[in-house]
This record gives sequence, structure tokens and C-alpha cells, in this order.
Amino acid sequence: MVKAVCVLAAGSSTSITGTITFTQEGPADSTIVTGEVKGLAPGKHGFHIHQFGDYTNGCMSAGGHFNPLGATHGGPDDAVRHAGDLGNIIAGDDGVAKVEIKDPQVPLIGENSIVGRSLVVHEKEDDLGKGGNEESLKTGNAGPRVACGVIGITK
Ligand SMILES: [Cu+2]
Ligand SMILES: [Zn+2]
Repeated sequence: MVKAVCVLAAGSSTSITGTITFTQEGPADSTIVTGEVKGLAPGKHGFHIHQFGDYTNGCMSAGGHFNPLGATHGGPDDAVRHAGDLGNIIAGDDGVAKVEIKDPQVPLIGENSIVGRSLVVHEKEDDLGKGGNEESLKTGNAGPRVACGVIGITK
């Protein structure tokens, strides 16, 4: 079993906190992503793995969505998607989003491992590639990066 953790840091918002844990049992298993994000505006927020584990220039240094297959942007249930497209998290009226995701495209093991990359939370809803414009197929129109963090190995 491999386990990783991401502690969210400030992006365009300084009020957001959260810790997300990633667990993968073996090379053929999906990764389980769990945790909580607090301090969000109520509603949906794009939630992605981005390419770089780099906070030099805040969340902008994380680069684009993690996309080892060279696909277009989509939703987590789509056949064609960036590997990093985990869709949306949903914050309640209390600003808390509970995260409980099982996904086959964000391994911790193997050459497409997400360890050392970033998790990014966006201000807006990810349209999952169905927005009908060019940007939808790149970013899902999820807007500014309100928080992000580097995904690191843990025990
Ligand atoms: Cu993103
Ligand atoms: Zn994407």
C-alpha cells in the first residue's frame, strides 16, 4: 500500500484549509481520495491534479492539469479526460466539502504517479468539458486557483 497526503495552502483565497489523503493498495487498484476542505463558498468547486508540485509562484506554478495521455479536459467518469480531472467537490452552507473519491487515473504507483504533483481547488464549478467553448476542453472554466498543495508520500 502507498499513501500520500496534501495539505492545502493559500491560492487566490487565504481562508481555505484542508488535508486530503490518497491511498492505493496495489498497482492495479484505484486510488482512494478522502478528506475535507474548509472555508469554501457554498457550491461546486473544480478539483484537479495539476502537473507540477511547485509552489514557487503560488498555485500558478502547478502548471496545467496532469495529462500524461495528451487528452482533452473532461469529467472523472468520461473515457476521454485528463488523468487529473477529479471533477468537483461540493461545499455545504458551512463552507465544508467532504471528499470521498475512488479514481483509476490518479495512481501513486508507477510511471504516471501523482506523487510530487499538486492538488488544486478552484473558485468555480468545473463544467467537465461540456461548456461548449474552447476553454471548457482545457480547464473546464473552473476559474482561479483558490487553494493548492503538493502531494507527498506519507506513512
Ligand atoms: Cu485545476
Ligand atoms: Zn482537465
